This record gives sequence, C-alpha cells and structure tokens, in this order.
Amino acid sequence: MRGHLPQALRGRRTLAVFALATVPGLAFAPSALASALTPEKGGSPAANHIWSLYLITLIIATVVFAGVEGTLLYCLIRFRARKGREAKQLHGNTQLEIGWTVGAALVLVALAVVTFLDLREVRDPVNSGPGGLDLSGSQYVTTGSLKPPNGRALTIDVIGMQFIWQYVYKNYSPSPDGLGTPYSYYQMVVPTNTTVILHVSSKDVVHEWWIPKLGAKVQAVPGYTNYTWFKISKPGNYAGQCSFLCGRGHARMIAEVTAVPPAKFIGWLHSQESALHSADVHAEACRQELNSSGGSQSGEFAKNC
Ligand SMILES: [Cu+2]
Repeated sequence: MRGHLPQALRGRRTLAVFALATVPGLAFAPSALASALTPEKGGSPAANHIWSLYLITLIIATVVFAGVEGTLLYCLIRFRARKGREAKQLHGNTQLEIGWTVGAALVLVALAVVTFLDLREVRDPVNSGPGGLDLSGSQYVTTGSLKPPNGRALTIDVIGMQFIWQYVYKNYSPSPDGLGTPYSYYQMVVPTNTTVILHVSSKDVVHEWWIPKLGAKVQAVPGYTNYTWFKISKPGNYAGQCSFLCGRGHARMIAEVTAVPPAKFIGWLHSQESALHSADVHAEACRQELNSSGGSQSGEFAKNC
C-alpha cells in the first residue's frame, strides 16, 4: 500500500532520493574533474586568476543547483498526489519569497565583488623577476597602454595573418648587433620569470591569439593594437591556436610559446638574428644575380637560389 508506508521507511526513502539528487552533482564537482570543467592554468598569473575565479563561480553554482534541484525532487516525491489526499490551497509565502530574492541578490553581489577584484589581477601585469631577463637596458622601457608597475618588460609584437602568427621582438629594434629586428613564426621563445607584454594586431582579417595556459583570448584586429601579458615561471612549451574563424586555413593557425632560462633566450635571439641576416644576404645575392641575367634563371641560379 503506497499511501501508508511506515514513518521510518518514508524517511529512508527521502534520504535515498536526496542522495540520488546530490551525488551526481558531487561527482562532477571541480575536484573530481578539474581539468575537464575548468580553464587551464599553471602557465602565468593571469591564467591562474581566471582559473580561481571560474572555480569560485562553479562551486557556488553547483551548491545552488544541488539545493534547488534537491528541494524540488524532495517536494515532488514527498508531496505527490495520493489517494484520499487533497492539496491544500495556498497563496504565496512572503517570508520564503523575500528569502530567496535577497539570497540570490547577495550571491550575485558577492560574485561581482570577487570578479572585479580578481579581474584586476588578470589585467594588470606584475614586475619581472626574480631570476628573469635583465631589463635594465633602455630598450625595455615599455611603450603602449599596458605596463607593469616599474614600466619595464620584454615587448613582442604578435601579428596575425592568414594563416600564421609572426612574433617581432621589438625591444631589439634597432638591434644592438645591427643585424635587424629579430622575429619568428609559429614558435615564440621567451625567457622565464620575465614579464612579457604582447602587442597584438593583424595584417588582414580578425584573428584571435590564445594560449590557454597563459591567459585569456585576445583579438588581433587590422589597424588596431590590443594588449596582453604573461610571466612564465616554468620552462616548457605552451600550446595554443587562433580561436576566431579567419578563413580556410584557420585550423592550421596554431601557436606555441616556449619558455627557456634567460641566458638560453639571449642565445636563441642572437642565433635568430644571424639566421635572418644570412637569409637576407642570400636573398639579395639571388636578386642581384637574377637582375644581372635579365630575368633568365641559369643552372647556377637554380642550384643556389
Ligand atoms: Cu583563425
């Protein structure tokens, strides 16, 4: 007889229903599936702050969801229609209604305060060091609207173009070695423990720079410069991609940031300068050979160029 279960049995059944409603919520809680449910972190302070803000919001949302759904399921079962029972007609409950309105408003206010406090940490760069690149040279005084408190950082132009990223190390323009401004494609090499400020723009259509472990997405817009920053403490590779559909080759527009100790970075920068300079000299020689031959390509030209 469903309608006349003993009190103890009804209590156990209620408990089972509540467990069924909350266990899935707990199983999917952030600690159980941290990397699947939250943004990536561990590369840069900005990414870590985005992660913590997301986690706080997720926990509050999970608690609210479990509370609301648990109460709903409990009421659906506990007060379901039964033979011989008649529903009592009620009109509102002022205390309850004020309670859940004020409660929801307080949750939103708390989330807004935490968000605005955390967003400052995401947006504002920190100073370089300790253990980073020596930024005492005048070329490291930052230009642009985003700068750390001491005004010094390694600045790199990130230029999106269909379908590759170019990185120009503008602190070296003009290069101290007189070999031209170093740049690279696809792989950006940076020194560890150093504040790096990116000036992001585009040569053609809108792209979007995104290395998930280093922070938020930044749009690369033609004719406009956007700014972002990161500071990596652990050497390693940080993968990303263009995250804004920019044409047929969008899926191939991947990016990689490689963090190395400062001494290794300086070595890489110099080898990059030399390689680019050699390529320029070689291209100029080929151009001259082509000009002197009136445009016809000799066997020697084909072999060397
Ligand atoms: Cu794209």
